Amino acid sequence: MTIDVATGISRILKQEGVGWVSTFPVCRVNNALGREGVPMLMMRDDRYAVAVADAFSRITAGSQGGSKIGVATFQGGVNAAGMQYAYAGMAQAYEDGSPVLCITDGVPAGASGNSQYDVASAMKTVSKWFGYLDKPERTPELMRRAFTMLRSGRPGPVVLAIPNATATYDETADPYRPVKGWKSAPDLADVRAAVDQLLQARNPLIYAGEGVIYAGASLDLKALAELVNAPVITTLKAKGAFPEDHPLFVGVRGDQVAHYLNQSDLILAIGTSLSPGRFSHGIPDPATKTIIHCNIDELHINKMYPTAHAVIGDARLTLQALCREVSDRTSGAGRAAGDVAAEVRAARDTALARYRQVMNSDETPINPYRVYGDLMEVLDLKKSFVTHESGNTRDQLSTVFDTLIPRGFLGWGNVSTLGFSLAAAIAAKKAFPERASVAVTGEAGLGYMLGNLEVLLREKLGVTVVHISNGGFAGYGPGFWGPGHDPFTHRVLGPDEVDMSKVIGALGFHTERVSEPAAIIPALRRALEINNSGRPAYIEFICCQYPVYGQWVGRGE
Ligand SMILES: Cc1ncc(C[n+]2csc(CCOP(=O)(O)OP(=O)(O)O)c2C)c(N)n1
Ligand SMILES: [Mg+2]
Repeated sequence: MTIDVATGISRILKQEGVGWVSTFPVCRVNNALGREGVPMLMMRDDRYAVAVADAFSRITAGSQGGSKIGVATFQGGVNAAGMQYAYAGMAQAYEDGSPVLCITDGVPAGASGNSQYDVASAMKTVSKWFGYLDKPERTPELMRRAFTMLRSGRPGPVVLAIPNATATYDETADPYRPVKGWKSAPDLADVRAAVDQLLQARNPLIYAGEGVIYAGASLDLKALAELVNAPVITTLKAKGAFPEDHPLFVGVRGDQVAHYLNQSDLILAIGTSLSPGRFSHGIPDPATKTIIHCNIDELHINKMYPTAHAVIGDARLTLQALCREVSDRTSGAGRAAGDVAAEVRAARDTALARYRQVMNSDETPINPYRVYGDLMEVLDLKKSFVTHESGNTRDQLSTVFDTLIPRGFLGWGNVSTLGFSLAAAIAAKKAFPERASVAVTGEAGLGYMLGNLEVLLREKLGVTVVHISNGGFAGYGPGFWGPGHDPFTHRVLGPDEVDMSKVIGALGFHTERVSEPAAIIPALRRALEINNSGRPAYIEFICCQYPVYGQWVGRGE
């Protein structure tokens, strides 16, 4: 049967289990999505269209319901206005390694002189793979290739550019079958070498990255940690890969994490690039440590730090192989427990004491940690989703928020593009409608979101936005950038000048403005209750600026 490319793509998306597509108009493939019964979630700008799909891939990764691929469409071709704006979302997806599928109009043959901006070269800098559909018959081939890239190997965004969505081809000539996605298992000799070192180490530390979540390997990580009785830290993006109420969990950042990174003689890194960016640890004194680097491919091996042993393969298969090898060597007994759990507990108690204290603070303006502590009390941490913004909310929440299930919290941002939290909270609501979904933001993140708040009302998405309202960019206070810069890029109109709860209330959100600590819990409860009926909520907590949080270590600053 002869169909057009847009129809072919829509049908293939359905075959691949794509339940909806986020978009900002206009992309010609959209013409067939409605007809073929693939609902569109229209965001209010192209960057958010990408960010919601990106977050959907991240949040469903490795979940019990199965990993899902988020798909976004936006304007491209000769009038690539949408793409130019979507670039910000794509750059972040690429930086963070998120498997999102982006579909856009391609520049038709003969039209490459019509604009300055070069679609193909721009997209290639922010994608794992860029496909250009130069012949309608190639639709199944390119879609097959796209889903192979999205489901296999190191995750990253894939872009398809469609220059002529109304061109036709014979659907029966190359029938489409869904792509499974393939994994690689590690070389057993490498596993043995790693375990040799691991069992000799005095103070091994497991450093888990987001690859563990993509591989759906949280239980395997727990099994290995328990078998070798090693303390565990995770990266920001892997926060929740290991249950944070577990006796072997050290933290994501802070003095206790610094202590373990410093004292370890062996670091077993799994599913992480181990490349210290702005929001991650470096390895202190790397020459004195044995670094075993388990990764899905070679890209990060021997990058920045010398790798003593690499184990290349899928994180889950690698963890399982390590467990089997340790078990065989120790007749199932593993490494002796020693005092590891008690030491971890003591290190956490000491490091977290200062935060636990302010979590109970009655001061006004409210201390932001009091909001986080109360949020943890109100939420069912096994049935909820929380994410942070760029700024102090990231730094503070990643220091103290207890994440009990994978993606109960989404840490994001090797570089952190302000405004992503709203996209993440929307995606979480789409992925797990029965879970509470909360985005915690400052004023800068809120500024990026404002245009997109209408989507939550239109789509009846019961999400709560928690605003730590402190009248400025708390992390950038006077002195932060050095003299001369202050205070011009720090202060904005704050709660004394603007009542954001009225502004957002006028849109139709349930809103509250809270300045008393005792009112935090009741306000959060009301918001979450109202969310259950599909109405979004915005709560403005009048807070102090409190740029205090756990450190990153080993970055040589
Ligand atoms: C797109 C983008 N531009 C610039 C930045 C740099 N940046 C990071 S945090 C921040 C300000 C955060 O202030 P606010 O939202 O008020 O949060 P607070 O730290 O006060 O809680 C800025 C400008 C960024 N992360 N993303
Ligand atoms: Mg602020």
